[in-house]
Amino acid sequence: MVRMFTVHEKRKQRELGGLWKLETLDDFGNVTGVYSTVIPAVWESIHGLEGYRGRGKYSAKITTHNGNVRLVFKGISHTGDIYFDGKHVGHHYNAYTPFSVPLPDCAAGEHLLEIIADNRYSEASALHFPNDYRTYGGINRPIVLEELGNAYAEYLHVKNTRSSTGWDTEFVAKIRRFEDSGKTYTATVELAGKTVEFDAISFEGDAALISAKTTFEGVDEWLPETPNLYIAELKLFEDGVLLDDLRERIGFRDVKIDGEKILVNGKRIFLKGFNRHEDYGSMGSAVPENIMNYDLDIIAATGSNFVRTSHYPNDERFLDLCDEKGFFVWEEGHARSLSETRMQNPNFKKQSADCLEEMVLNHYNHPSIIMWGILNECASHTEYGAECYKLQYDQLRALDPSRPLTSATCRHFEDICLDMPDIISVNIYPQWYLNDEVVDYYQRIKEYTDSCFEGKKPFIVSECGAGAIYGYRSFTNSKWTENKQCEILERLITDLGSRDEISGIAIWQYSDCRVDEETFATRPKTQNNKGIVDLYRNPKMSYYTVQKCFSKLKPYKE
Ligand code: ADA
Repeated sequence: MVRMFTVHEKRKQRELGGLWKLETLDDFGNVTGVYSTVIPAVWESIHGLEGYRGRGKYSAKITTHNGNVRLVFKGISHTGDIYFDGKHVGHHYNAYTPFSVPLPDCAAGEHLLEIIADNRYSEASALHFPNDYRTYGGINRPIVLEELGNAYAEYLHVKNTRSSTGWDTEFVAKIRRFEDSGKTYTATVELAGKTVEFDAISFEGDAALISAKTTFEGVDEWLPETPNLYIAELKLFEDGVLLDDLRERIGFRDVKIDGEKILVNGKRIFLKGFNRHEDYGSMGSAVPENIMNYDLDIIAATGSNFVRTSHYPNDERFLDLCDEKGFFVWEEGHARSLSETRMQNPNFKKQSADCLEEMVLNHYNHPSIIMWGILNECASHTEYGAECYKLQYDQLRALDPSRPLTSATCRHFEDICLDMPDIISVNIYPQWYLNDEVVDYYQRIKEYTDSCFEGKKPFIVSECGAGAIYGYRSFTNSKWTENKQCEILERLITDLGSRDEISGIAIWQYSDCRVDEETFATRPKTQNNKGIVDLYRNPKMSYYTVQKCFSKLKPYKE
């Protein structure tokens, strides 16, 4: 399944599955091995390719109707080149954002679809490089084939703002066409029993941006304990006849910042939860749906209400589940620990901007996402770094002024970007990397961050934690034991959770994840072992500790 609800009733679409041929390629394009695989699946889950880094060519025969087609790729890791009947039709960089390839005027019948995925590291890839999580290779998320008429809805964004009587709602949609057919196009949107007409559709080139506004009263709001969802359904008409549709699932909720408070629907929230990587056992980043659901059930059972998608945009199905099950989400652009030198990579700005745009355009409607994050632990302490931070904040504010922005910093006493975000977020590891007492260290950081801007801003501890090897317990209570991890987590949650001025704590991390050997050879088992469950979701003792500590913390503050 591609989403957790039906996105089109009119538009004909199907997910591409079945068995595909995969050929591994050397740097000159010679075939070095032949495999068969289902999709989505990373090639590390194919026997013989468990540690493969390189290029792979996927091929399959697909059938289309006679007319316009669009292929939607939810994720190719990390670079994808698409060939249709031998012709190069698309290129995309970044494993964690979707893209589409229009194929006008296809002949009815069978066609050859080939996808070359590449997960090699080089200067061409500014965001994927050897890191403290693994960049897997291949088709890591679903592929959808759509059969289209001359025009279709590319996106529909719904923004809800609370008013004194109910909700002010704004709809913005983008319509695309294949050719100037001389026909007239109109669109409506249906939501909560109302049908609203969009402005007239006037194309500039092949695209038209349209909008509409209305108000709602008596609708049920979205909050984690009452995650009420509605379908907003756009209908596109050609000369008065229904041509295309797009259904989006939305919630009535807004997010406001008031001094140090984060208000959702006017309530001051307290976030307690986890950082989570998309990584599961031998499946890597192609996490199966039932595991996404399982993860959220485990996270909920610890008393959490919050997930940070460290450090990249997540699979839409996971976000759908967060909407439905009632979690707050911090969704993050793709970046982890880029030094200034890495930020000076000639591809960095463009690849980052593409990633942020694809994240916001595709994930705009998720009520669970209450903030966007950028540039985890990057060079926020240098002039050039600050220029990059500003670019990204400006871009996000233009794309979506409705959500607050943040960035997790580790430049604790030298960050020069803290006047830019709406929410201050710090990653801290007292008792693990540092011997400092939790409260002492926190207070010193808070004093520094407060001195970096006028007035008050909400403050989140976006990472804190300790490592433990699953099953390793010892009377010595030494590092890497499960008992030591429990001791540190209990201290962190208790000391930080009791402070009224803190708006959230996210444990690093939910589950252990694989890391790249190239730079993190010092990590036992080549994993980041700070999970409260292991890579296969077996609970460490800390699962119970976090459950005990989180259950004492209320999800709302006065
Ligand atoms: C950082 C980083 C994480 C992870 C963590 C750790 O804060 O943001 O991705 O690497 O440290 O485990 O050290």
